[in-house]
Amino acid sequence: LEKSFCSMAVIGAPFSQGQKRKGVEYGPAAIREAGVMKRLSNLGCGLKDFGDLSFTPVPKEDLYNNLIANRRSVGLTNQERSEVVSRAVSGGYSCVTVAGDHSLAIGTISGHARHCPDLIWVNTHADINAPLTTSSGCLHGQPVSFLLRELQDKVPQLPGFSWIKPCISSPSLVYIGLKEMDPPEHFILKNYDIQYFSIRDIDRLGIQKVMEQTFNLLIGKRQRPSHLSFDIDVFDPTLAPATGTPVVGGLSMCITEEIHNTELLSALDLVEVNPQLAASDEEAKATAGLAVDVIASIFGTREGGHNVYDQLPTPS
Ligand code: 6HN
Repeated sequence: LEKSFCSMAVIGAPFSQGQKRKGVEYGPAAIREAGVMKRLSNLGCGLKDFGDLSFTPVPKEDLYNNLIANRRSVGLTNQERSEVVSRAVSGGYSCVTVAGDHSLAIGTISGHARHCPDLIWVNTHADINAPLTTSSGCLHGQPVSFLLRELQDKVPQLPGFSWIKPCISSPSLVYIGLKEMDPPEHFILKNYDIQYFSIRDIDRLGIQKVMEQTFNLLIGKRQRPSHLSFDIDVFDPTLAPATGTPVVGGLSMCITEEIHNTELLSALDLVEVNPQLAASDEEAKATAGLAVDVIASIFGTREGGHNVYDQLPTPS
């Protein structure tokens, strides 16, 4: 067994209030149905299933700035799930959170934070709008803004968010796969020296070069854990149609092997699988199946798991 991945915790986070489309709360169930536990156990890892977390309901909330909905609910949910992730990582587990919308990354990254991870954000979107720059009002487009230390003088205190301690600095953050940025997000990435590779950069340079540069930037000579926040919409919508904000163009699966090879990943979020947005059952299953492929090949390899096969049968 490879030491770093041999104990894994799986946490389901069927949460959808960071955005407006119904159905993303069924993402964890779809990923479970597509066989995530079996695929992980085939890798030979010890597995602990934390089940699907339930959420403390927050009574009807008013809008912040006439725009942002569910802030107490998103804040409280993330606080609760940060505790679970923190417990899992402290217990020596590599932690996989299947969600749910991407606002959940506030909690998973905060929970992982005491281990000082680097953050790799693989996504179509930068999700770094601040509450004062968002035009959609959706908190799943904003999680990174609450976590990035350098941005805190631009982020107002929202009810339900006071527990958050910004824990990522811009040199510890790399984006991979961006296809679409809002103008304020582009401003933030440029002005705060945040490294990113768009889909176009990946097409031009190749994923191997991009990952080499990513790990040179992040790791250099340091060996410290990384947190991967992976939105299924980074794939082309022909491969992952069941998601809320699809954009044409897509990443290759090779990224998972490059990340696997570093052996530094200690937590992964897999988010934004929305089975209800599929045009058919096949589309829903294909998207959930791809999510399982991503998870399994990040912690294993596409060529096979960690179980050693060392003898071929001989015909008698
Ligand atoms: N996601 N930039 C847009 C927004 O609403 O702020 C889109 C965000 C999409 C977020 O898919 O997790």
